[in-house]
Amino acid sequence: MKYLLLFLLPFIALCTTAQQAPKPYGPVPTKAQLGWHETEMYCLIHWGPDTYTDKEWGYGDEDPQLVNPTRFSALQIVGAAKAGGFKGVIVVAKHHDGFCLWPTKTTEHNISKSPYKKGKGDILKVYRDACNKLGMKMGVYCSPWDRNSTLYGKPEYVTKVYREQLKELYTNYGPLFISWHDGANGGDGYYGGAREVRKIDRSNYYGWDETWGITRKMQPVAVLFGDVGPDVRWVGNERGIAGETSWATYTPHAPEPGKRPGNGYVKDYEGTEGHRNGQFWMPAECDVALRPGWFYHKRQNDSVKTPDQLMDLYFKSVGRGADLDLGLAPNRDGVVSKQDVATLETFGQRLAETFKVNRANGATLTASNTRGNNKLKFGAANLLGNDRYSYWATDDKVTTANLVFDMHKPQSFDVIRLRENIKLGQRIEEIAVDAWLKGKWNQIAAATSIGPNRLIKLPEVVRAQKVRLRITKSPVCIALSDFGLYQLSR
Ligand code: FUL
Repeated sequence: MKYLLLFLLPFIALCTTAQQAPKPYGPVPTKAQLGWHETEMYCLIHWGPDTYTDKEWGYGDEDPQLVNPTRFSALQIVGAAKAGGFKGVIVVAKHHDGFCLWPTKTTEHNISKSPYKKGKGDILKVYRDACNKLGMKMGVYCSPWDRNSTLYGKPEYVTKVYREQLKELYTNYGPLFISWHDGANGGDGYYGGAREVRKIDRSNYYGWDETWGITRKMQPVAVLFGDVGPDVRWVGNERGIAGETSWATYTPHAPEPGKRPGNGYVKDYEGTEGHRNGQFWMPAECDVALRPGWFYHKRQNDSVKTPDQLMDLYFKSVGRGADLDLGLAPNRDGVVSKQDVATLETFGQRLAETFKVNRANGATLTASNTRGNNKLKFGAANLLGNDRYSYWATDDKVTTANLVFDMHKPQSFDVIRLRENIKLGQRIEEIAVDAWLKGKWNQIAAATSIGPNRLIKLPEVVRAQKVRLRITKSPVCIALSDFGLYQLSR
C-alpha cells in the first residue's frame, strides 16, 4: 500500500497543479472590503439641528434646545431601511454644524444639552440597539469639518477633538462596518463665536494616515470611505450613479500636479469610472438622498423618489459593481415620514421579487474550456450559483470563452447578472450575451467591467431556452462566480 502511494504521488501532484486556482490579477479586496461588497446597500441617516432649522449645512451656532423630537424611534428608522432591502445604516453622528448626537466629552455642543430625554439621551446608543435587534450593520459619519468648534483650523482640533470623537464612537458603538469621512472642508462658521472664514490645507490638516490608523486599530472590520478612499472611493456625484464602465480599482490623483492627494483633494470625476489597472482595490460608493436634500424639509414631502427611480438607481449603482448609500431624512418627530416608508417598502418588495428566482438555475452548461477539465455544474455548491466565491475558471492561457446555458424549456427574463470571484481580482473586461431565437444566436446584451456585480437590464423581456455567454476580453484567464437570468417585478 505504502509503495503504491509512493508510485501514485507524482500523478496526484500533477492533477492538483492542473487544478490550481488561477493567480490573482492586480489588487484584490481586503476582508473588510469583501464584507462591504456583500452589503451592497445601506442608508445614510441625516438628523440633527438642521432638521429643526430647515437647513442643509448648519452654521454651528444652533441652540441645542431645538433638537426636541416627540417620538424619536431608531427602530422605526432602521426598520424602514430594512424594509427597503438595505443591510445597514450609517448614522451621521456629527454633521458640519458640530452638534454631536452622543454625550461626548469633547464638546458641550451635544445631545445632553437638548431636551431629548431631559439631557440623558444618547441617539447613537439607540441606533446601536435598533441595529442589533433588526440584524442590521451600523456605521458612523463624523464630519471632520466642525463649524462650532473654537479650535477648528488649529492642530488641537484634530488631536484633541476630532480624533477623540472618533475614538469615542469606535469604543462605544461598534462593531462598525464603515467609517464615513466626508470631503466638505473649511469655510465660514461660528467657531465658538469668532464667526469667520477658516481655511485648512485639505491634504495635510487632518493627518489622515494617523487618523485612519485609529480606525484600523479600533474597528478592523470597518472600511474607510472618503473621496480618496482608502478602502471605498466616492463615485464623484451625489446622483447615485456609477459609470457604465466602472472599475473597482483606482489610483487617486490630486488636481494639482505634484500634490499628494488628501481626503477631499482628488479629481472627483475620475471616481465615476475608476481606473482599469488602478493601483488599489478601491470600489465606488454611490451616495444619493431619497429626497432632494440630505436633511428633512417639509416642502420636499412631495419629492420623495419613487420605487421606479430607486430601481433605476439600483441598476446604475449596485448593478455597476458599486454600493448604494441612500440618504434617509427622519423628520422633526424623529421618525421617517410615511411617504418615505411607503416608497422604501415597495422598492424592497420589488427587488426581492425580481431576484427570487434565477431562471438559469438547473440549466445544463457547456463551456468552450474549463480549467483542468473540471466538471461544470450549476448550483450553489458547484461552479456557478449564488455563492460569490465559488467559481468556474478557464485554463491559464485561455482568456476568452463561450458558456452555453440550456434551460431545457423556454424561460422569460429581462435582467442578466454576472459576477466574478473578486478574491482573484477584477479580470473580465468585456462580455456579450446571445439568446437562441428562431433557430440562431442573436446578441441581446453586451457589457464591460464585470467585477463584483454586473446587472444588465434588457429593453424587453426575452423568452428563450438557450442562452450563450461570450467572454470576449480579459487579460488573464477567467474566474466567473455567477450567471443569473431574472425577470423584473413591475
Ligand atoms: C456632503 C455633505 O456636505 C452633505 O451635507 C451631506 O452630508 C453629504 C452626504 O456629504 O459632503
